[in-house]
Amino acid sequence: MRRGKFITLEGGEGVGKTTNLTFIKDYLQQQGMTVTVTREPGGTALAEKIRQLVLDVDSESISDTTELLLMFAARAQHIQHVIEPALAQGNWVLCDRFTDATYAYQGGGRKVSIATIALLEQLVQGDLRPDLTLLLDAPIEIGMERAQKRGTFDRFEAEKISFFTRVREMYLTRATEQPARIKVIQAHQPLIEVQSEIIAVLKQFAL
Ligand code: T5A
Repeated sequence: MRRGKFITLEGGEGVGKTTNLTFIKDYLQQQGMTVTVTREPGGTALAEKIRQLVLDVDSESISDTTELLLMFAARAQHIQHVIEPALAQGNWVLCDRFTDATYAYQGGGRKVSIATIALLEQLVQGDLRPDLTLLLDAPIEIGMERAQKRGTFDRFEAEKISFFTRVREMYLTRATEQPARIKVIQAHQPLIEVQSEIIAVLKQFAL
């Protein structure tokens, strides 16, 4: 059985990841792939419980180390129970956020050491890395404005603009460092144009 491909969607708050997830899934299915759609933090029953804990605005103060470990605890569970079995079965896995989010939010946003994140990445993932990452990038105000339309804020969305500026910078730095894997999509554009950029990247990837 040929192993499937692992595609992740990344970006700041409200840039359109969830909106485009279904679009990408539909496109890949039209190309004949069997697609497993999932998300982080989350993706299994236990990992979804961890998601609730880390996103809950009313939770007790969570230290940066606790937050980092919770992200990787959820990820370990997710990889073992969902991602690896799906890839091994030949499915393409489409995941809303993965470890680039940890580099961006915990590394950039919280200023946790990148070396520490890399150590945990190796411990939890071994050789597993996304084959392709679509980084939806938009000015912070645009993403926040879109996210605000939903009305409620989670624990991250309640952060300050300076936090999101560091998150965005870290994402863009990683895209510059890993241009073969991370493709930047200009997400401030009307949806139809965002999606035509996404299709262009996917066509090139599937060649
Ligand atoms: N996190 C996660 C970490 O800190 N570390 C980690 O390791 C991981 C994995 C997860 C939080 O956890 C943090 C990061 C996050 O803060 P989440 O729900 O996955 O939270 O992420 P959010 O960014 O909060 O998800 P959102 O739903 O807010 O954003 P999306 O999915 O990017 O945006 P979406 O698709 O819901 O769109 C928002 C609105 O904009 C509209 C949509 O219709 C929707 O109304 N829209 C557009 N409007 C105009 N033009 C376009 N091009 C549009 N695209 C979308």
